[in-house]
Amino acid sequence: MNSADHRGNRNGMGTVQETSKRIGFSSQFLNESLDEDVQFFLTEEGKLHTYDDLTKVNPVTPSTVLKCLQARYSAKLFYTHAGCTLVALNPFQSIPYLYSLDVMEEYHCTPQFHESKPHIFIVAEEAYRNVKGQLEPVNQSLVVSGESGAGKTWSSRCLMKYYATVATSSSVATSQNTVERIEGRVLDSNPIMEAFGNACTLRNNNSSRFGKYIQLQLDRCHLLVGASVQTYLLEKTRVAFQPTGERNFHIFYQMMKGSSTEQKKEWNVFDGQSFVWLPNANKTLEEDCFDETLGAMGHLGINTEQQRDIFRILAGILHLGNVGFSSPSEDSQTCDLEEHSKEYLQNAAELLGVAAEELENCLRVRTLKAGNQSVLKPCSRTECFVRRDCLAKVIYAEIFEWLVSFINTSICTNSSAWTNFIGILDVYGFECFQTNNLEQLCINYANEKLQQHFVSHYLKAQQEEYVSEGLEWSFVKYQDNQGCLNLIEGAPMSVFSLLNEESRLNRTSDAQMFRVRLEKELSDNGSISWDRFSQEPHFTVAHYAGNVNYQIQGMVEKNKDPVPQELINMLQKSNNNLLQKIFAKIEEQTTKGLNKVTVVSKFKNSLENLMRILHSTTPHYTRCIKPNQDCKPLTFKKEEVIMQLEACGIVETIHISAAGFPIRIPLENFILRYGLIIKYSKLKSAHNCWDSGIVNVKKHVEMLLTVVLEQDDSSPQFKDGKWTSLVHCGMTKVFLTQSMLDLLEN
Ligand code: AOV
Ligand code: MG
Repeated sequence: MNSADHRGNRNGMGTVQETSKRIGFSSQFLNESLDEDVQFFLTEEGKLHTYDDLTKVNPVTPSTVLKCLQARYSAKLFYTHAGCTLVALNPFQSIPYLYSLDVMEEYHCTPQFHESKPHIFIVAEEAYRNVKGQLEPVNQSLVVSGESGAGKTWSSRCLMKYYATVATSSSVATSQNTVERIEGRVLDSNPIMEAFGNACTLRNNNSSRFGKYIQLQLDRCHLLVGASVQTYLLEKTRVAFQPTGERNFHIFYQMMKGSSTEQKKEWNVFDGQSFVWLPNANKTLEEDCFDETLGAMGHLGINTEQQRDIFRILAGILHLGNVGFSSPSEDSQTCDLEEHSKEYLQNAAELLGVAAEELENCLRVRTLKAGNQSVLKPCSRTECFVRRDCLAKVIYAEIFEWLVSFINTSICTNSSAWTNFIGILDVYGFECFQTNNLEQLCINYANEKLQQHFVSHYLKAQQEEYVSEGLEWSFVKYQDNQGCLNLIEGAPMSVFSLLNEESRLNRTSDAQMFRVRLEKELSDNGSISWDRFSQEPHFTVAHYAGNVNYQIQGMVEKNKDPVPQELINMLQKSNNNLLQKIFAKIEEQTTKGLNKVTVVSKFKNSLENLMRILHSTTPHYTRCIKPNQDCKPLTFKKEEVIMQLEACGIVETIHISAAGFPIRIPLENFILRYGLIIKYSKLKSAHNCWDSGIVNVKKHVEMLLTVVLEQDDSSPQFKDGKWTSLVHCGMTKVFLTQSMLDLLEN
């Protein structure tokens, strides 16, 4: 791919006009009517209300919600409830007092923690108390979503720190060491994975280039005893190609900036040397912290020998990036190494532990198998570069995998030692650049899947349940993204199925032909479109968060992701222990034919597994919002915020939450837990009801609620004689508001 034609600096959600068209209001709205409804919620002093829950805003419209968030942002209130979800505005500024141990303690120890100021720790504590389970403990998932740079990774780190702090026992002296070790190790997984899996992009200086779901394992006493991490599709192309203005993975810069003179000598690196695969090295980032990465690696048990192997391999990759090829001369058919490249190739070979001659041959000559015979075929100049890049990518991706599995062995506890888990999901955020390819398609597809989980769990299922349980309910309409998902992954025809079909054909793919095929098969789906006059074959997908143009050139090859066998064979003989060991395993996979799975099929499967886990847990959603595209501290751009709010369906969520009951308890469980309240009630009719036994559970529950609300006659809802806004007894479940649950618990 030519870097000049690659991404430009464009905001992540399409242009204002583009997106506002999609979400159904004119750009005039953005300019003029944002203030229209604001008068409805001014305080007596004429100031804006900074409601801590957007369900209190009245009326709920995009502009009132926006105004409320803006008022809160100005007041440095970065978290706001939106009914069942939490909105987290990125301050782009360190606010240490917000995350101190005291604050954690406060949320953890307050019985009515829901009434405390909105905070990410409320979400954490709620999940934790759910696991402790008043009724039946269930696993929990904390899903953090939002566009690139919105604050997902930051929030996930806060959540992990919270559990590493509160879910520990300080009283059990003997286990103190183990406990401390495990919390520390769980937290240490972060700097390692971020060093190897995050990079500076145009959107975010610390952008996650992989998805992560970490399950914190809790024992019977609800103490953190271990964790396991699942990662999703690392953007490995970045090793060999960095879009203009972006960087390679942090670890390479950390090595260059933080290593000792001896290490540099070992890696054949000297000051002033420039590596092609290390652009923007003069940029200084907080993330360039080699010591922290090394410290974490040490704590997790990656020994110095293994560390040495890893960094030699990475240095080898950097040298490989400086290897270039010239077109074949007339008398030889093979491409020669460019003159300056010879030394780099030597260095790369030495650091990767392979013979220089073999490395050179592997890059320049292809081995074709014809029956039992092998035929050698010189590669074109382009093919040489492709093979070089492929070598770097496969090595890097395998090192990353190795690290993740090492982390897992170090932090995962025996399955008999834990009973429940709290999962934290942090994936790459929605992306839209000038040029987007398979990487962005996968990233945006992952975000569509999460949005669908949210839509189906909150917006659809909750409302359907109200209706089936006999509650009076007027249905709130919402944007369903099923059509877009059908387009990307559906059967029988979808972008993925056609990509796979094309990838299986043993031919060089023609982008223009593939575009025609897509158009022929998919034009019935309203989520795809084309600009037929465009020079570059592409297609446009209308994602829930905006339109994205995907370039077709190179997509099929990326989906096939072929790794020449010669390269694998060479790496299997490496005298770098780690490399040799990692690639020895690849052979087994190849013989089983596993490497034939395409990139999108593998990704789709891993996401489907993730969705199955999410569906089996109680989810908690945090919506991170990026208040401005320039990552400037305390700057709130209305147009940018409103597009993100619209995209994730916040107004609909507020409507449903405001009128709804977030807590549902099966009738029998409800009686089990709260039945005694009737027994000890002063109401005579209640006693009769109790004595008659549970004949009619529903009646029983209704009696119980009457008793409780009678006792709490301060409740304004009760004074009106109406308590249906606090609680509703359905056919099989009791539906409650949080305040009603607190009342019962009291
Ligand atoms: P992301 O995870 O959502 O993007 P991050 O969590 O990396 O975004 O946040 C981007 C940057 O915003 C961080 O590096 C911090 O500088 C800043 N930030 C975020 N949240 C806070 C906070 N609560 N307090 C202070 N600073 C914050 V991506 O991974 O690109 O989708 O793929
Ligand atoms: Mg991130």
